[in-house]
Amino acid sequence: MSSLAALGYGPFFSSQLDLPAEAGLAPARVLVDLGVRLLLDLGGEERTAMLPTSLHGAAAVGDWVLCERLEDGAAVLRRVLGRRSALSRQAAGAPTGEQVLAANVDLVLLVEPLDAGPNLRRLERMLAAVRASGAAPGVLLTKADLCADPAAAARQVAAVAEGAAVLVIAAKAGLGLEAVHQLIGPGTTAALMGQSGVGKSTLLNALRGGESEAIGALDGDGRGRHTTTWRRLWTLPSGGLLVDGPGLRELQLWAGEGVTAAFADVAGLAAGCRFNDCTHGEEPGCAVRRAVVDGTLAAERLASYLKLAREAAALAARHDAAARQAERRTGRIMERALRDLPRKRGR
Ligand SMILES: Nc1nc2c(ncn2[C@@H]2O[C@H](COP(=O)(O)OP(=O)(O)OP(=O)(O)O)[C@@H](O)[C@H]2O)c(=O)[nH]1
Ligand SMILES: [Mg+2]
Ligand SMILES: [Zn+2]
Repeated sequence: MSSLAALGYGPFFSSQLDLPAEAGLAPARVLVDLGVRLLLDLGGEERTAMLPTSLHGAAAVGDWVLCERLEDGAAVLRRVLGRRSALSRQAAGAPTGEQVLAANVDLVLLVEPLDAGPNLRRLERMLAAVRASGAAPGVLLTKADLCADPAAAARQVAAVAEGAAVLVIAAKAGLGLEAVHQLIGPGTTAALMGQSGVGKSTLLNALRGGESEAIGALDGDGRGRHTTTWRRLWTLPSGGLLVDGPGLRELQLWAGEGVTAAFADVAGLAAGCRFNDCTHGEEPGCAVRRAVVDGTLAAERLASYLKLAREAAALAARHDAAARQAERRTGRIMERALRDLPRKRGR
């Protein structure tokens, strides 16, 4: 495998090059986004690259970019190539701002610790966000050494994570690592996502066989202290690529389509509702509520679905409002330009 292919480069990206104009530019993958600079891997060679102001904020960890190599050895970013997938969340403070956490990720590994028992509602929310990203989901249940019955926990999780691989790990003791290597595979990009203190960096270090990242201490209440500060793409000895970063307090949904995909069981039941726009609230002939009464669908899972579906709808409405406002603004500029036109011509 070429050194670029080992980083995940392939026809999807190389076909985007505008040849011959861009033939002299070097493809590179973003390892770390340092704001005004990027740490890049140009295929076995790490280098920091400067960002022209027009490209500030344009690239995220995992992006494929084209850069120009200057004679003094420096690199300058020229273009960010189109993404195959992006894991995004709502930027804090901005109601409709998208923040890309990682780009071109094949597999998002949701990390949930077993010391306090898996939080199924939190997982459902994260799974919906992953489904919207274009990446496949997986669940890593960490700190299995602190759990009396990890197999039972894994079964509970598998029931809400249909179609996702669920692995049990005790990284400190080195248990379950081989399955993670196999799940990621050579040339595949995976990203660890989970709250602070769940053991993401401990797992990364165990997979890499060293002390790549600092490991945090836990607060008295068992919560993490945000030990990892920069999100970074790492290579694994097995040939996989893995993103580790600061813990996420919560993954706010960015795109709503993920909710239906993450709740295929609810969507399947809804096909049997009397009204095809049934909200599974007070309507007669609701097959979803009937399933809760029958015991085939957990009441907590329906509550979780309804909450996320409402959130996704509110977000979609905000996006629409922002789009309409932008349209009105363009309309006003056009109107003004048209009004000014005859006057200018008359002069
Ligand atoms: N018992 C046990 N403890 C673990 C295991 N994995 C991690 N820990 C402990 O959990 C704490 C937090 O681990 P980190 O790996 O720093 O957690 P993190 O998810 O990277 O946290 P942030 O970087 O803050 O997002 C440390 O005290 C680890 O020693 C495990 O498999 N078993
Ligand atoms: Mg960490
Ligand atoms: Zn219904």
